[in-house]
Amino acid sequence: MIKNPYTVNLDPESGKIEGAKLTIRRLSDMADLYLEGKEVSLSSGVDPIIYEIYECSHPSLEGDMNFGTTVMRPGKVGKEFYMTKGHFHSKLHTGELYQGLKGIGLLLLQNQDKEFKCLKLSEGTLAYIPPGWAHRSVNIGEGPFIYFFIYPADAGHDYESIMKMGGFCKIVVEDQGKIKIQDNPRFKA
Ligand code: S6P
Ligand code: ZN
Repeated sequence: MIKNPYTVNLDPESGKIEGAKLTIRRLSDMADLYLEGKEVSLSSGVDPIIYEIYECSHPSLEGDMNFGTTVMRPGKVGKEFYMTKGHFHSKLHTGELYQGLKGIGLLLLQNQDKEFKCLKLSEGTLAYIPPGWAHRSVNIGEGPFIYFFIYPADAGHDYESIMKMGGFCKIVVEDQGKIKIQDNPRFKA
């Protein structure tokens, strides 16, 4: 397919991209990933939006790129800060680039050898995610955390491996008013 170059407008305040496909992820889409996800979701009777993804996607062809923004709401499920589902790319040899646009967040990274890294993102930070590293974002601020992403269009998303492992090896919680990165008790090494 022949495609033409184009521009789109990104509003850095709201993170919205004109004409982009919007995906909304609520607690019910990922309750299993939080330690207290099921209890909180059942007892509160509400199903909050955790984050929204505005994506300009293209055919999954080698050489093409997808890009967009993720707009994370502030909040916690139990003690855990709002986070994304997290994924490996199905084509493991594909990387990704994030740029912080607003707010403050942590990028959790883990590879197949279970090595773990945590990077802090705020406005203007660029984070390079090398091939082979699963990635999950966490909003540790009091307002929205917004970032831009760009990755190969044929990368694909493997959420299954993260679910099977019980998430990442670390979780990000608030403990006595402090942000702490702790071992995830549900992680299956
Ligand atoms: C895609 C890229 C982001 C995430 C988004 C939400 O490769 O990493 O667009 O999709 O930040 O995360 P998740 O884990 O729900 O796809
Ligand atoms: Zn990705």
